[in-house]
Amino acid sequence: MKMTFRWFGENFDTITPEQIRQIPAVVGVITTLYDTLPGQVWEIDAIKAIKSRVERAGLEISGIESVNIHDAIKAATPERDMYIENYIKTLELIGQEGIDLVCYNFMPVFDWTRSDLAKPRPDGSTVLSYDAEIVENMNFEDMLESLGNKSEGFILPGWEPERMARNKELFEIYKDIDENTLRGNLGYFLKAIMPTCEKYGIKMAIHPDDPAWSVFGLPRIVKNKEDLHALVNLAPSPCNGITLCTGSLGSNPDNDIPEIIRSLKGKIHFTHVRNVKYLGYRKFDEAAHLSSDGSLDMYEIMKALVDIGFDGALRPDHGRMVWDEKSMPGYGLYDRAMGICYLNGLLEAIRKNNK
Ligand SMILES: [Mn+2]
Repeated sequence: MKMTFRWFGENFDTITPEQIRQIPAVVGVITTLYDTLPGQVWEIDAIKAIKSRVERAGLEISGIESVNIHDAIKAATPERDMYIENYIKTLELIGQEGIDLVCYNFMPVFDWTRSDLAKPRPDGSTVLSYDAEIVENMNFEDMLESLGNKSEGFILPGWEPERMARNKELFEIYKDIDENTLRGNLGYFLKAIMPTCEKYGIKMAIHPDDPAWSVFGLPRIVKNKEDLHALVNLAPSPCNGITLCTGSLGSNPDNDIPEIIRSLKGKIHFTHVRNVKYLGYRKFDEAAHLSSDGSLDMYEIMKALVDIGFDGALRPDHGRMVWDEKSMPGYGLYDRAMGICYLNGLLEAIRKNNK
């Protein structure tokens, strides 16, 4: 298991690779070219530049999160084959630079959703939170405005302004797309890219939907154990796998995360670890990584990963905002670093107990 840390790149992140290098056990970053749009072919010079920047700090690029997928592919519009060709070109460039892990998602229109990006907790920290009652009483424009107002000027991953400017048009193209159609479109995409992934040894790791249910009437196909197994079966290849995100899957208390991990041995290419605190039906706050701060049993989650022999990249996921840090919501240095130290402790104890 390889401990990693998400980094958005020099011009977008408040944190430096040198700071990340000092977090115990971290060997690599998970990054992306944050200023490329879905559908755009990446520039080789930009890939080489970010790679050498990370290596200068004594770290590696352990994976890309994300190479975003154009909505034409998700919705199977007439331009989809052109955009799949572009995606393959980007994979080839990444593969030639020796990067072997790509996280992506297949959520229509936008990625993750929250009703609040800075909800105060009793300890004075703030967290991202979700309350279905609030979200269901908002239209999409309200949501966009509310996230924009609370993002402290940072561009939120998955909510890029260029993409959101087209939201009405995007909602329209998904009008007749149900879960089965969307899944079929995902299968078409995966079958098209797998030969390239196999050639370069690139592991594709789909990120679960966040939260793990339909929002604004859009179809969602990566919500639970059944969905994850269906995804794996869409394109049987060692390169087709998942990102096990405990917080996204864990937004639904019906998802038994350790059991899902054990059922997907060999298909988990990447792991995001964080905790959530259930407050009611479809209502949760994000929490510190510590088990007792939230509703997930982090010991059992880490134990399941050790037991199945997970040897891929793992990163802490969203943290609380603490110690007056200003950064992209969920992606401060301090609480994610504390999360890693806690996960390091769990791992050491689990491994010693297993001996
Ligand atoms: Mn995640």
